Amino acid sequence: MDMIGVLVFLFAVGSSYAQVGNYSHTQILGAMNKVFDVVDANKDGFVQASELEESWLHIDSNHDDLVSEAEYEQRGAQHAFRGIVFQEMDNDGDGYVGRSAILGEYTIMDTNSDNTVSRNEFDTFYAELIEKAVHNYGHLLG
Ligand SMILES: [Ca+2]
Ligand SMILES: [Ca+2]
Ligand SMILES: [Ca+2]
Repeated sequence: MDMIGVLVFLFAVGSSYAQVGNYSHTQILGAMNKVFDVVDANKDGFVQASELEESWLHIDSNHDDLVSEAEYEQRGAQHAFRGIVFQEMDNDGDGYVGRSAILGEYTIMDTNSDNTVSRNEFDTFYAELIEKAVHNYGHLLG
């Protein structure tokens, strides 16, 4: 990300995500960094669709095309919000997140439709996901 991008991003985060419930912007950024670091396997600063697919295959350790909460807890990025992010992604509350729920997010994350997800696009998406998770399930956090 170039310097202008960083500034624009920090400004956006500063105004929208300064505080979410009892959680600071720093805690949320820390969680996003962990997730991005895991997903961006080739470290080029972008999430390719193939990297999202690889992450999915890694987390779905029994390869049943569903990620259970246990798999997510065990193999997902280890950040403070992961339990409630799982709840947020598990729309129907059956305890599993389907493959399409993750891979379908790629086109949503790619807001400028250039077929790659930049750090900025990823952060916007993930910050919103955490914000929703805290709003809906924050009471489950200790
Ligand atoms: Ca990458
Ligand atoms: Ca599974
Ligand atoms: Ca993009």
